[in-house]
Amino acid sequence: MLRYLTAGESHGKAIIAILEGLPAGIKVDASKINQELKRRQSGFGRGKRMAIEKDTAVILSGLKRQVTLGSPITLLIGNKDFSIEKLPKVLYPRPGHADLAGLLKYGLTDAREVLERASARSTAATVATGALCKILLQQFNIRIASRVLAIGGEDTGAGMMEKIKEAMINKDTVGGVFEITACGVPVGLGSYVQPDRRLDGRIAGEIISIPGIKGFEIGLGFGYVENFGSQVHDAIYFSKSKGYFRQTNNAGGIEGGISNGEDIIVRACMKPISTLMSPLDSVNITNKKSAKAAVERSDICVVEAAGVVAEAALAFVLADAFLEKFGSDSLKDIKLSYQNYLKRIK
Ligand code: EPS
Repeated sequence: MLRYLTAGESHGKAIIAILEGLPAGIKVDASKINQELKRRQSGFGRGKRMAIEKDTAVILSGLKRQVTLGSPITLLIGNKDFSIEKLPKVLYPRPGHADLAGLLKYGLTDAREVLERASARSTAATVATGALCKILLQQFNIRIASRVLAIGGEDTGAGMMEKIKEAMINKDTVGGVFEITACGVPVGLGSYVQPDRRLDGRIAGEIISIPGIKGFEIGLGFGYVENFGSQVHDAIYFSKSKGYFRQTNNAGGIEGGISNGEDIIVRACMKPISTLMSPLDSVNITNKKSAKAAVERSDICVVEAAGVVAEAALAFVLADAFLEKFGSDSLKDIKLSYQNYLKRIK
């Protein structure tokens, strides 16, 4: 139903996204997109690039008088730091980054040509398209939020700040865990009929594709294995006012690859950023001699920003699954179809 492509290098002219499949008739408040872009740029531990850029999206197509036409929406986020032609070569690949694997794969001789596109700067495009998906979902009272659960193993606010400061002092980086929740999701998004239609698989695929994400779980996740089945499955109840309901949500809102009407709760972990100011061992790709890895301007901790990107990823999957279930051309038709469905399952 919904698909998107992004383009752009970290220090190229701009980052671009094209989102296709959003229905006609949605009023788009561009300030909402820019608010999300600003959230992505924030958080303690962000690097100097964030002081340069003030990410804002210019909408180039798909809207007339701020209302969607059903045609592809093109978003452009200009880079203030447009310096790709002037930047020095990177000859010492950074462990953890795409540098070495990318060089070998594409037959390049300068890791700069890899890192410009592999950079997490492309997530600005993900967030801008996610903001459009959120605007659609809000029409149906579906809301998505994220929060940081831990940084470097610390789970209190003060502990997390200390970890980031410690990394900063030691010229190091630090990762962490974040959680994303979607409230108001109706029962019935996704399906068990084919593996590629399962909602959990689709969410996992989008979130694990965010640069730096190394782990993912839904609901109780890895916690399931510490308990017996009788302790973890969410018993089913019914009341006239609520309809079917649960008293627990260990499933994280998904059973059999389908949303079950409870909040969708997913967690992911982000590894520490790969660019280290005190670099690890690497190899000079020209003469193959041992050397320290390249040092680039970078961030110390971006777990909070990764949560914002993951919100966008979740918004994209839910919007896609929603349009698949309720129609995809006109917002009016989708609203009618949704109301009919709610009546039927009551
Ligand atoms: C990023 C922009 C980048 C990095 C970061 C994410 O800007 P620059 O490379 O000019 O400092 O701050 O990307 C990485 C750390 C990475 O490893 O790719 C952004 O806009 O989010």
